[in-house]
Amino acid sequence: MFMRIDHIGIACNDLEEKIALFSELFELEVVAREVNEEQGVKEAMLRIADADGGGSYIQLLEPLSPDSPVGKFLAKRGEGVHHVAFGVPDVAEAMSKIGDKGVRLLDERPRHGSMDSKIAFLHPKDVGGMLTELVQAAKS
Ligand code: MC0
Repeated sequence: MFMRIDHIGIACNDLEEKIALFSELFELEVVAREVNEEQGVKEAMLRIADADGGGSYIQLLEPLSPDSPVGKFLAKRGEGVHHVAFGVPDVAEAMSKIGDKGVRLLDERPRHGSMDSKIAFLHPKDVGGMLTELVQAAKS
């Protein structure tokens, strides 16, 4: 069902500082930036690769407030990998298939994600401790 890894989301305290770090270390380019109020984040996408079904990225996430998902994560665990996002052709179909397997969906319907994608999250406790995001890229 999964086509690819769409992105790895990394929680950080200072977005600009981590953009500078990742750009410098890995020579990655920032291809999108957004404030996503619904998710409580300010984020940037750094492109790793392009592919027909959608690219792959490092996503840097700074919380908009301490009580947002990323704010709580930072307080509890500190900076680091926050989630892994799998690219799927149809996010609603993937939600339905995975929900039928007993995995708790954290979203009842697809939500707006980076670069006009449609996204949905799966509970980390049902996926081996990994917060998992399903992403339908805008162009797929
Ligand atoms: C919490 N837990 C995690 C985790 N966050 N485990 C792995 N990775 C994470 N990121 C664990 C906690 O340690 C805890 O385990 C258990 O899950 C429940 O966590 P909690 O602290 O009791 O509950 P909350 O209130 O922090 O909620 C956690 C939950 C929430 C994952 C349900 O953060 C959520 O709904 N996330 C989905 C939305 C999201 O993360 N949005 C930000 C990215 P223990 O063992 O201690 O009980 S938005 C994004 O990425 C968009 C912009 C995009 O891609 O386009």
